[in-house]
Amino acid sequence: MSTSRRSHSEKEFQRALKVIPGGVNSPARAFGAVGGHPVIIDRGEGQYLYDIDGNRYIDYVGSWGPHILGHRHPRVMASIEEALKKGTSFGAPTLLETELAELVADLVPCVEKIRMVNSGTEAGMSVIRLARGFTGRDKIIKFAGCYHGHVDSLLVQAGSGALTLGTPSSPGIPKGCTADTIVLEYNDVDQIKDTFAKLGDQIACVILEPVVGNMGVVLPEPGFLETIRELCTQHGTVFIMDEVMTGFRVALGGAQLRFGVTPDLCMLGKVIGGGMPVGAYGGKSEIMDTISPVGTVYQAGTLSGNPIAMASGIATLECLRETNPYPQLEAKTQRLTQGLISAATKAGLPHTLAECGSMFTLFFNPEKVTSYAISARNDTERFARYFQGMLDRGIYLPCSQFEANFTSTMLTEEDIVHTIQAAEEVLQEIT
Ligand code: KE4
Repeated sequence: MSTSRRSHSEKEFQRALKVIPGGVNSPARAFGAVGGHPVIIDRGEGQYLYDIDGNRYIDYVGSWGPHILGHRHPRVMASIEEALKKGTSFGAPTLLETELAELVADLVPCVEKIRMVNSGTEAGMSVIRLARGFTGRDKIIKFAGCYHGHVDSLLVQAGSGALTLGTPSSPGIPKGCTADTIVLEYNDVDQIKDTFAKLGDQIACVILEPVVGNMGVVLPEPGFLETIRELCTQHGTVFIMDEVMTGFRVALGGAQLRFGVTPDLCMLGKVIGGGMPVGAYGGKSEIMDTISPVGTVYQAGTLSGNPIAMASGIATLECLRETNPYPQLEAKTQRLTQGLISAATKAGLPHTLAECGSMFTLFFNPEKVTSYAISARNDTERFARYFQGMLDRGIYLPCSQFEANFTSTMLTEEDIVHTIQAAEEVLQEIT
């Protein structure tokens, strides 16, 4: 559809620009890497988004991951409506918080105890402070291209919007905040072994995305996670898996279950809230009991464990546990990705595709993307043309080459056929 079919969005976006920086409440939505203006969404239903011009899109963003069950799942909506009858927030314990915590502890291998917060970023800042407080050490290891939220000490060569914005390390972060942050190359086993050989007993934690979503989807090479697990155990370093994106997505128990490597702590977000604002961090009781009020590492939050958000998360996770949609969802995703690969091959375009469960990225890059250095060579200009062509055909993709696409249980064979046909047309156009 031509941009005139999105004229209402364009007008309303100009209005937003007057009162919101960049017209968005998160730069990842700004279309900065793909040109044009964001589509203003009116509503979501199942696998579809509808914009304020009345256009329908097949949604492969799913609010950047939460909507594995699709928008407005009846069970999730009913649970939210039920909770709303009792009020919205009390700043006091509720049964719903215990129920969600028990559910997560039952599903996620490393979780013995968990603390709810309101975003993945809040989980990231808290889990770093906890690891440093528990070990008494300051140094942390992260990996280039991994994004753990806009945490001062972690916003160094971060992925996601930071990559797209081309400002890997944001202004406004004092040098002291990142002086103890060691940035290594994802999947480089020798480098992490060398780093531990030199600094092992000074390292508070290693934090990573067990399957990266924020440089596009990048899988751990065989042995990478296992090596980090061994080194952390050997040196008394806390192993943290950031499962904000992979949690309840690549398996019901997350990447730690799928790959059989159990961290000491993990971060959770997105699916855990079913679209409502929930972040969390959890793991071994011995470490989690260092957090206030039991221990002395401080962390707090007015709306943490908000009952409406808890109700949404409980319904989402219970539905996933009872229906186990993962095998079928994975098969659907593979049906789609095979179609995209054959479309790109037919068009003679250099490409690779990485997928895990129901998340994937079609890279405009002839190389298999295993690290940030390789992802940085993606043809982002060609991606921008692909994005716009798909948008015009009613396909809503993440607006950056450095993001993951997500499928939902609501996706149909008809949607998949439509998406592949659109890709065949667009990829021919952009050769
Ligand atoms: P939030 O603070 O956005 O809830 O979570 C931060 C975060 C932490 N860890 C991982 C692995 C993440 O993917 C994220 C957030 N992901 C981005 C998109 N890749 C959210 C979109 C946005 O920033 O608007």
